[in-house]
Amino acid sequence: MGGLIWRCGDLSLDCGQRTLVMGILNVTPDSFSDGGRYLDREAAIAHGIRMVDEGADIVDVGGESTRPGSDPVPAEQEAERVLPVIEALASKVPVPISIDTRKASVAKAALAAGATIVNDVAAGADPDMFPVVREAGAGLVLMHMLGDPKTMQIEPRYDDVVAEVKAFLRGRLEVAELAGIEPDRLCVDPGIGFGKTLEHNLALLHHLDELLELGRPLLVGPSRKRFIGTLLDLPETERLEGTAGAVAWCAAKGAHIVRVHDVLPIRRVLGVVDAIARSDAGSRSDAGSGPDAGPGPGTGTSSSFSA
Ligand code: HH2
Repeated sequence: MGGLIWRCGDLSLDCGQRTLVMGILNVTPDSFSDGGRYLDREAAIAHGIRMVDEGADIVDVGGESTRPGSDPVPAEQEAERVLPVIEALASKVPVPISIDTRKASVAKAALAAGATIVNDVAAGADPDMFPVVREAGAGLVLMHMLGDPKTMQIEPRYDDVVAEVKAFLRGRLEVAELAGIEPDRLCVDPGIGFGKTLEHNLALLHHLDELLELGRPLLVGPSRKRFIGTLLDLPETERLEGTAGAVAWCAAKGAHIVRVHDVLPIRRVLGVVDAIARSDAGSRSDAGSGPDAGPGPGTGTSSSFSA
């Protein structure tokens, strides 16, 4: 799993000790599972603080829904939603804040307001995105999406979804590095639900470990998504257990970061999964490895980053 460091501004996130949690803060009226809940500025700030109290290692602030079929939001409106929230959170929480945006202008303003990570679901499609990230020394998430949110779920097709997503991410890593972004500032994400059928999502999750070969921190965002609803025939409001199952799988497969809405229960799930994943199965006579021996290395709420 290990030892990977993800540099984001002046902070270094240690991705090798335990699975990190990116808490979702959607400052939108229309996000698929929590649209409208945190459009109010004070409610958004309070929720961000609550997620950090619950153990979030990163708070991901977004002002544009990218759910299937959604229309883009003008940059000014997106910035207006997220900037005051980022500014307030940056002075109130000790963890890095990421801006979930496809627009370089929004990313630039968010980085100036205190964010240190850009979570770009379009993987740098905006030609100004890589220069903005490089100049700020920010961390960057490169996510795979087939097409754009408006049309991505209309008959997505791949010959080999795992190979194609991996090749795409490798290509974007190369372009980002050519643009001058240091490799240890880059993180990759297969983009669960972004231009993928149920089968595509399941194949990507099943073969998640193949993406570790890219050599960068691996982020996965299964939270409350449609594939869970399809498998369990449940609405967004009842997908916590399904999300927990997906997160447990991702962590066991070596994902470094999971992007979730429900921070507290997912941190509890990961406390157990990480302990099992990191236990030394080879030393079965080890006196301290019994069921009452307490948490293994890195399973507590210890800080995951250093300045
Ligand atoms: N998923 C969503 C948004 N941003 N970013 C990354 N890196 N990975 C993801 O899987 C991902 C993402 C969609 O989820 P959500 O933010 O809850 O919904 P909406 O786009 O409707 O706001």
